[in-house]
Amino acid sequence: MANTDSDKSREWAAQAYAILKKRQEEQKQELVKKEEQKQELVKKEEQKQELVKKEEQKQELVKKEEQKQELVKKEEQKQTLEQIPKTIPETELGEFDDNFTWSAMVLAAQGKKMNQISIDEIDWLTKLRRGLEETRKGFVTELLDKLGDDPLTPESLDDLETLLIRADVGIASTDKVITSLRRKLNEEVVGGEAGIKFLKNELKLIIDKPIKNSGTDILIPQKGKLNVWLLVGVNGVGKTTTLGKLAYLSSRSNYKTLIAAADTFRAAAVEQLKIWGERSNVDVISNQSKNADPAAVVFDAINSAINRNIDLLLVDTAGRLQTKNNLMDELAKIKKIVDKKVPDAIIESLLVLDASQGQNGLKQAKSFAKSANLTGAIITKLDGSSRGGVSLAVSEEVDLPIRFIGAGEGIKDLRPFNSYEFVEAMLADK
Ligand SMILES: Nc1nc2c(ncn2[C@@H]2O[C@H](COP(=O)(O)OP(=O)(O)O)[C@@H](O)[C@H]2O)c(=O)[nH]1
Ligand SMILES: [Mg+2]
Repeated sequence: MANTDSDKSREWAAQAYAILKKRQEEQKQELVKKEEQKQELVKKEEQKQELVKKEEQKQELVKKEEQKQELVKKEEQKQTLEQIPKTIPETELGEFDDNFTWSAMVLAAQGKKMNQISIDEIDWLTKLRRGLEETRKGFVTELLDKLGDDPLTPESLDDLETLLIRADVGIASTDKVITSLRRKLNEEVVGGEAGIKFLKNELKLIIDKPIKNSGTDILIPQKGKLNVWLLVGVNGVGKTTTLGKLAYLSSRSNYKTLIAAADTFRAAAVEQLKIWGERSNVDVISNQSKNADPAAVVFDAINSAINRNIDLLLVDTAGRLQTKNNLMDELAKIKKIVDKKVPDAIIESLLVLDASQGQNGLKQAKSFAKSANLTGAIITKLDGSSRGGVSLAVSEEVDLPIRFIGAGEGIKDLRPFNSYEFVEAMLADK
């Protein structure tokens, strides 16, 4: 019995041992498995870190590439800036040709004496007439050739109407002048030349109206006061270029002139201005730190202007139509500074418009005029635009006096606006 009992307990023990052994084996395997899993995790973590590192290296490369491109861009900017010649060449007298004759006649018609005419004036008128070639498209010549000695007909009025609309003169002004001409035609026989003359006069009346209303025929700085002219408008219309040309005109006319580089948005704008300033011997007040407050630049400039007894302070601003409120706030801030420091300063807010933008420019003018307290407009890029007529739309529909017009990228390619010369150039024969 005892034997059997001990056999049984041995067997029991063996079974228990086997169970324990198995359990231990299982536990060991479990541990091995866990260890393996752990190592797997470690490996994955390492791989992940490797990836992060690679990503970082990639970003580093991208950054370096960006820095390189930034350098290339700066070099390009430098090169374009260097292209603005530092000295101003004398204008050369061109050929005695059709352009000269036309320009001289336009000057004579305004009462200029022969010995009062300058090469610069002839050169400017020639540029203006050439610039508006695209706008008039040889229309007047064609019309007069077609008519010969015959009087104007209702059909030729329709053609005239189409020409004016295409030139972006705008519906309102076109209607006005064509209706007047139609009325005249109903009353009397009107020859081609006389019809064109009448039309030119009607167009001139439209442009002259806001100028007459302003009480100032030609905008010039008032002596004995600080005049502050703010140039506003969307990007690329030619504010900075126009300001450079204005600085030249002003200093050449012996006004003590100063420039405030308040377009702190574009770093290159300051450099661009400095070159323009150098060429006409006009100092530029700027603040080179990134995102400087434009109002702070104006503040500094006003102080300098007071100390130096400046006649005209020209202020370049950043063009941002998208954030119009910012721009308006900025302008208000600038005006407040001027009012506070120099209460009797004369502030002009001049909207710069690119003629080649046609009706789009007109829209800009309307939207700016609502909120920016504009006092005048400057039309640029009349050279090679087919939409020079937008000047009329600005006068009629936005009621702004046009103060200057630009027709080229050179320093002399800006002149005080003269409605007679403009309309003559826009509807020139040939
Ligand atoms: N053809 C032509 N180009 C002009 C005239 N005025 C400005 N520009 C050009 O228009 C571009 C933008 O001018 P910019 O003064 O920098 O414009 P901003 O952004 O309003 O300051 C430049 O390439 C100028 O040279 C102009 O009367 N005629
Ligand atoms: Mg600019």
